[in-house]
Amino acid sequence: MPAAAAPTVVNSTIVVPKGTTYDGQGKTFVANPSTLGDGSQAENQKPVFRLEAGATLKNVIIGAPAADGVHCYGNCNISNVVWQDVGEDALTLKSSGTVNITGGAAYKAYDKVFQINAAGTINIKNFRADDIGKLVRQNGGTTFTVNMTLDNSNISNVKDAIMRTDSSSSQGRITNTRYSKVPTLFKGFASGKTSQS
Ligand code: DGU
Ligand code: CA
Ligand code: CA
Repeated sequence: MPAAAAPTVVNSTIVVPKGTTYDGQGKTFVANPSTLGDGSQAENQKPVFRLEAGATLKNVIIGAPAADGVHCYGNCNISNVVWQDVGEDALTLKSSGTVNITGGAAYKAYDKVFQINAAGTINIKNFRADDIGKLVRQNGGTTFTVNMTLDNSNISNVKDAIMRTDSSSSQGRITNTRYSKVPTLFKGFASGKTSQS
């Protein structure tokens, strides 16, 4: 068996321009801790990838340290991206849009995996997550509307909840998903705003 390729050390955030696709071809990327961040719970770390509106990131493995993961400015597509050891968080929606996450996985998130800091939609399907605090968290105290969906996934060893919001207008929907050691599916949603089947 050939030796695994050494990870690519990212010294400054890789920008994926508007409407384009970055295909990592299965390579592993790690943050330079002194320029992007050490992947601890300290805020204000930089992302490994920054996706501009309409960009796609695919076939990427993010190793440790993962700093602040991936930032999406508007719509973005994330396909077959694996976070081996989530940093401060795995992905953040920074400005309004729809995030589609298909395939891939996230492991070892001390707190949050997907952080939603702007109104929009996050659709997660065919995903695996293990050993996490929360899968999706709308930024604490915000009242904009976020629609969250999770389909055909496998989620295990969750400390808090799969989806959490403080907004009475946000919605969560979980379908066809297996869980193990998940204390709560939804936290903070208004009544009638969640469904599970
Ligand atoms: O309100 O915005 O944790 O994007 C406080 C801050 C904080 C964010 C968030 C993030 O919630 O920094 O990682
Ligand atoms: Ca944070
Ligand atoms: Ca963050």
